[in-house]
Amino acid sequence: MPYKDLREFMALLEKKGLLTRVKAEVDPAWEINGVTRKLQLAGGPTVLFEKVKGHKVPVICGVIATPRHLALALDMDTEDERQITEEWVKRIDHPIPPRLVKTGPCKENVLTGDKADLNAVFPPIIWHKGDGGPFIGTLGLQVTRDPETGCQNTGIYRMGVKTKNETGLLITPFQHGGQHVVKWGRMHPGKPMPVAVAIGTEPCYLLAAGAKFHHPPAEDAYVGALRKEPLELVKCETCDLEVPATSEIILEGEVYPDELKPDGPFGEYTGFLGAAQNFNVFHLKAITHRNNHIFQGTREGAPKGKGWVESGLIWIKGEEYHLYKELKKVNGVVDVCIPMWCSGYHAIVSLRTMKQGHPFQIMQKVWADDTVGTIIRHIIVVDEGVDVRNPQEVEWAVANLVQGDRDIIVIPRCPDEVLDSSLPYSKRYLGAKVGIDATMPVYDYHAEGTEPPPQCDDPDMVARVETQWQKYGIKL
Ligand SMILES: Cc1cc2nc3c(=O)[nH]c(=O)nc-3n(C[C@H](O)[C@H](O)[C@H](O)COP(=O)(O)O)c2cc1C
Ligand SMILES: [Mn+2]
Repeated sequence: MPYKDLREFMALLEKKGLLTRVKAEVDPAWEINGVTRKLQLAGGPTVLFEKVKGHKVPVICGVIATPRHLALALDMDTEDERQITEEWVKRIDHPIPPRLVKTGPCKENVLTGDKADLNAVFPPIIWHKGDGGPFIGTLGLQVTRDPETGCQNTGIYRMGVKTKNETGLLITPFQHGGQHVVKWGRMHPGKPMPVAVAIGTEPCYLLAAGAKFHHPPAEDAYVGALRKEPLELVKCETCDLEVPATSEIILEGEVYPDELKPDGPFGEYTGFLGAAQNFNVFHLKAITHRNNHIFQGTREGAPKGKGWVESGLIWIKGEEYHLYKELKKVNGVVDVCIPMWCSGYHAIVSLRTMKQGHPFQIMQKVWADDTVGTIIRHIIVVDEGVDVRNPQEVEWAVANLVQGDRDIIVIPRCPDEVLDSSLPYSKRYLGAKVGIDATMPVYDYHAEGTEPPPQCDDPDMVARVETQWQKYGIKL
């Protein structure tokens, strides 16, 4: 890998003209929100706010702003999303265990007791007007340990700051980290579970934290797979969790499974400003950080248009990689997309249909998946040849091939995630799944003794025009 930590990756982005420094002072109460929102709509670049009003720590946003950034994080030179998906899936077939080292840059400063104060590392950023307060994790990467198997997990669960040493933590049972909380509560009632939070890591760790994997091994070993070299970890000061040695900031703390407090409102990744709901609480015990540490965050929110989709690239594409890997094992599946602008709620699968009912079987496999099956509510299955990454083609298939009474399946009362705005707050966690079979009803045509109408484009004609294109003198 051409970089070993966030700083080296930032230098690489800067060299490629993909990172901008803002030298003017910005107010964390509204200005980081305003500037990152504009960059979100315009599609980049990564931005380093060097001077944040009232604080010494610079803030970096948009490290994974575009597919190009994501490719660079994987040391690839492409913007082709399918190529990135395929490379990811190939690499994670070969996990490489992490290497535990004695110490690392993240231990340059150790703050315990009274000194463990969030104000030391975090400028109080209000990411959206209407948020209930500053949120330190948008990009806090939470490390927990499965109390049954001992395997670590890393996920990204947001943290709203309540006091200098207490934050909320949106860690629900549909995520691995939340499952650890549930197990811990059953195995050690009344006792707190250790949680560590890494902020500002090299980007493969960030991507792995947002993505879905089967465990064991831990995300740590999948980071090794993505980097093709072992990730270096150090032990925490106050617990046995292991965190990336080159992280800018580490927060160490604990969570009581039964302790819930109102958290929010917050401008959710769905694009809606969600009301406060009861979530877990993180109690800070220690902070370690590098010298001249940098704070990393992101402005969540639905990408409108074709702009920045940082949180979508980090976790929605991570869901896609998992689903792609699982579905490619199924006979007939050609391609899979989870569009970044649909909150992870839609999946589109293209299929070479092998039998009657095949599209519905694919849908059931998706919903039965223990990791992505909760968040994906809507599945559209299209024929091979329809580009799942092109919304225009998908919409064409739905418009032309769907009969509402034949091709739509609805399954009520399935596990659903807590930020689903289609449900009022009291009804969340259980929702309906909808499957749309937008493939050509080949078997219905055959049953009446006819063939489905072919598409108008004759492949021979297309190829002939292609080979002699020069002749027409048209510049495209
Ligand atoms: C910026 C950002 C914020 C996120 N916030 C949350 C959150 O608050 N709660 C949550 O359950 N998932 C959140 N996610 C999604 C999870 O991190 C993601 O689904 C990940 O796969 C969870 O890890 P796990 O599969 O190991 O549980 C967020 C992702 C990103 C990129
Ligand atoms: Mn996990």
